[in-house]
Amino acid sequence: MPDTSENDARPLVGLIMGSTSDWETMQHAAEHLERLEVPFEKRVVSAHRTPDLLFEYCGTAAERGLEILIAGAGGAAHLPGMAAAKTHLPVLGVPVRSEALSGMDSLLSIAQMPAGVPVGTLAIGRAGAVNAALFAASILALTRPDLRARLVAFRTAQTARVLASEL
Ligand code: RP5
Repeated sequence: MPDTSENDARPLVGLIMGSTSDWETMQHAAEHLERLEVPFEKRVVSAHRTPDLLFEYCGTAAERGLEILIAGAGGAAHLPGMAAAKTHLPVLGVPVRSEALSGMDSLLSIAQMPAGVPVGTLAIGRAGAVNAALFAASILALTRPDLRARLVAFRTAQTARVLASEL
């Protein structure tokens, strides 16, 4: 069983994306993982251009100690679904906004998984990337009180900001 101690910095989340061009969106996930002090690793893994790497990375993710994968991709966005096909870990999919179809292609490619191989699909673009990080933190916080406290503080500060906002 994976060690759930909070004082070790080994990556718990694998943040993967289909291309360096996805980083503009996926950096928002990285930023929020960092803010919540969730250890993660990040890597470009393409379902189409590096399929062998996808198999190796996702097939060994659990044994390497990762507990969640966040996968972002755009267009024919097969990375999250194929990641889910290769691991039993929770996979959170972020549809990257595409130029041709504004991310609707990415969204549908990620959301329409067949029964039996789930991907938790987030919103298109930045909101999805941010929420993937927060969702991952929520899952990890179930067994990590320190992380739970940081997550609750984040939410409380967010609420306070909105209540204090002026137009
Ligand atoms: C997908 O194709 C990637 O996830 C990216 O969103 C899209 C375009 O990739 P590039 O041509 O910019 O590398 O596989």
